[in-house]
Amino acid sequence: MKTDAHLEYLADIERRVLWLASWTIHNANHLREAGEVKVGGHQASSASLATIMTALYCGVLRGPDRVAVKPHASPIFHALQYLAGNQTREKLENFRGLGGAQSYPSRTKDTDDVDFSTGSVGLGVAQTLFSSLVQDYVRSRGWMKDRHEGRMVALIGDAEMDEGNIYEALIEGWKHGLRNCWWVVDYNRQSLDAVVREGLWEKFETMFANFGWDVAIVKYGTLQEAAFAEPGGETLRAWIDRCPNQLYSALVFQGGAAWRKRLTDEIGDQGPVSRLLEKRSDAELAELMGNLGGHDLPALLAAFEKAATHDRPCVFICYTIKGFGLPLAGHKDNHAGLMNPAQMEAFRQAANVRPGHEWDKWEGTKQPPEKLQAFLDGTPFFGAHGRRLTAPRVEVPETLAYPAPGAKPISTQMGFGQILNEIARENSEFADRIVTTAPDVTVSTNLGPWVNRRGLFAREKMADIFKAERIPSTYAWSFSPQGQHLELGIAESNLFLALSAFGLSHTINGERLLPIGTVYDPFILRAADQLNYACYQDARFMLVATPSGVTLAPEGGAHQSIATPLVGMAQDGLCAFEPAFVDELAVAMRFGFDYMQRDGDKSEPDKRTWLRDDTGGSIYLRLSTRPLEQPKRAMTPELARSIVDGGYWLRKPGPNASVVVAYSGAVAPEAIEAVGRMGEDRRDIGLLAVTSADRLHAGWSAAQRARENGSPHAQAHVERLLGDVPSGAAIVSVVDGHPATLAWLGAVNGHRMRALGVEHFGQTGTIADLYRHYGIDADGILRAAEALAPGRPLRHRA
Ligand SMILES: Cc1ncc(C[n+]2csc(CCOP(=O)(O)OP(=O)(O)O)c2C)c(N)n1
Ligand SMILES: [Mg+2]
Repeated sequence: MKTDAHLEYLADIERRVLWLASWTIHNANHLREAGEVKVGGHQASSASLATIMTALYCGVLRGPDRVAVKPHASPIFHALQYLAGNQTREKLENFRGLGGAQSYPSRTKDTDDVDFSTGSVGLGVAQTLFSSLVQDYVRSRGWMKDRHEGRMVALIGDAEMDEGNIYEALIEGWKHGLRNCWWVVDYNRQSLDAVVREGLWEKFETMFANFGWDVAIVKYGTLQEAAFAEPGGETLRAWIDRCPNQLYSALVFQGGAAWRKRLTDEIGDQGPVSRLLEKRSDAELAELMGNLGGHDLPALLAAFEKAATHDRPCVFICYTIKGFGLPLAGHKDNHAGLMNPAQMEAFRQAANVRPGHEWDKWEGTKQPPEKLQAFLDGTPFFGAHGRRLTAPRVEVPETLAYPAPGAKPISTQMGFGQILNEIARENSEFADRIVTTAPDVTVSTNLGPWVNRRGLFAREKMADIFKAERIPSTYAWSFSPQGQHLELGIAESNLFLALSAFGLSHTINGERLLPIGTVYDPFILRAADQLNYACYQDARFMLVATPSGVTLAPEGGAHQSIATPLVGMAQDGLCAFEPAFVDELAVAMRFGFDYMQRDGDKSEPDKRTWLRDDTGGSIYLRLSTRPLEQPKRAMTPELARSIVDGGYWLRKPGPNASVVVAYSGAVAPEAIEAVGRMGEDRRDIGLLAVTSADRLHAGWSAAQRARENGSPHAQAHVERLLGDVPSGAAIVSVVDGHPATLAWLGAVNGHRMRALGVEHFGQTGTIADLYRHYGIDADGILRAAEALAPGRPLRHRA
């Protein structure tokens, strides 16, 4: 239990934090005045959490704990960090401006020790759950050494709890025996638009209890508890419990006189209840009714301290009032509300802040500033320095072994399984640091051989019953704390959040993991926001997606991904490859394992490719289940480099070329066949293998930018490649995905261009049927070539 002095310090900090957060937003009005943005939204939403965050950060959290802060509480977070000396006044003054503190806490853009980015509601919440599972994974391997376990904490808006991804994660957490996770719900019963449904807390309570969580309901504050103990107090409590959310909010907004009238009308009894009310002035009555648990330091501290005695997951439902402590409190329209200058002035006076001293850290506090600073600096959380950890790079082998091309064609997906299988046989740190995960598609994405060797992860050993019963099965399915595969349920959202958590292990646990997630390519879109979120946090992982395009042809349109090549190009932080052959895949994977660990200076692009490769990022491999005959060739360093850079000439065009064909991925045989057939009538036709449209395009943009900015000789890889194409020639591109993926190639050097690809939902059929149907077969390529480059008619058309 905290001492009274302790509470006094916390109360001062809470008041300062509320003031500083409100002042920060008020100041950010320069943006609004410039007609730029709606700056509201934060004031009321932040105030809601001021007490909770003060109690947590200054009274409960310890250094290893990690927190995802509700997006709109960002000003409170920045204010706390400002008081602790980790945030500058300059950045607060420039809140929401270029280079200023971010509107939503950002791991990558803010400088004040943000653990998890938030913004897209729901995602930060689930991230904490997976982060805790990852901590258990690291711990099971004995890698925690002498470091203490952290608790993963999410501060959540009650409307945020509508996000389905939270419940998908809840199920997964239960399956894996989640520990050390706290979710603190700011139960202000308001969303952006309105007041939330009655009785939601009961639903939360039963749901969380069902999944093995402790549920703490922090409903009443100390003043209320004391009043309930007075004669008539139980009647008041019963009234509070009955009062609809809308009405409670409205009365909070209206204040003491309105409370008195309503309470007198409804429960006034000329006896003890009336005395209880009459004993209090209007202001005192308003204070009493506003004293919900979420605004009461002792009530919050008691709830947190109780939960801190064990490691079970706990959800706290903290009753609050949106905008508490501000004149906006309780009004249903307050989400975008902003205090006007007169209100701000009144608030300044009430907060004891002298004009011109608004930014003084301890202005107007009851306790002496030095003591407050010493107290804050000495809290376990703010006293812990170097919370953001690092981990050394894991050595990646120079080359990854891949199956030699044999008589039987194989797909990139099969190749992926075999490459991983080879890694699994090694006894190396590299192999030990890989962790794989898949949403119920482990076997069907070819992770089976890896899992056979490396096992599934669980905190407790679980034998494969089929194996124990000696029933023949291709796959061993044994769980142990040493397993290196986290099997997830079918929800793709969890895959990406798990990758996000695994991919931050080096900074959160100080232990580097090399996470690989497999998924069906079309279902990337199911969790595209989670993917974006993981990249935004700068998590590092390898995403391996099959089947792609129409290659799962007989399964129909539902499983055919058209847009994913464009996702691969457009997603910041994600470097995408679509190799056609297994030797290319081995090169791309080798590069990927290295790239995932890079952490260089963001400013200097590579002078050969103009890519920002030094910074590293995550990797997306768009693979196929279509078996292809493999080229028999030596992997020279030059070829490997071109594969990484994004493309190479499978057949270089000659000076008389009228057409070149550029392809990416599983349509390689069609492109090769078309070029072969054209070659009988036309000379010098070129064939460009594009292994990464993403990297070719990014390098091209960057080289143009560099030339515009005074480096006239900057040249991108794609510019060098297409420099070999005669200016009169046309380019036909083909991809089993959206044609825009390669359609820009014509713009690089001003060649005529026809981009073939898939634009409409798929039919069922064989691959051959569908490639013909969409015109991405050899005939389709020939037709396009003929139309673009008329000349002698092309023969040998089917
Ligand atoms: C995925 C997503 N959808 C919509 C929004 C826009 N949005 C921001 S806050 C909010 C509602 C906030 O309500 P609540 O979670 O209860 O927080 P409060 O403001 O009441 O504290 C909405 C809809 C968002 N940020 N992310
Ligand atoms: Mg709310």
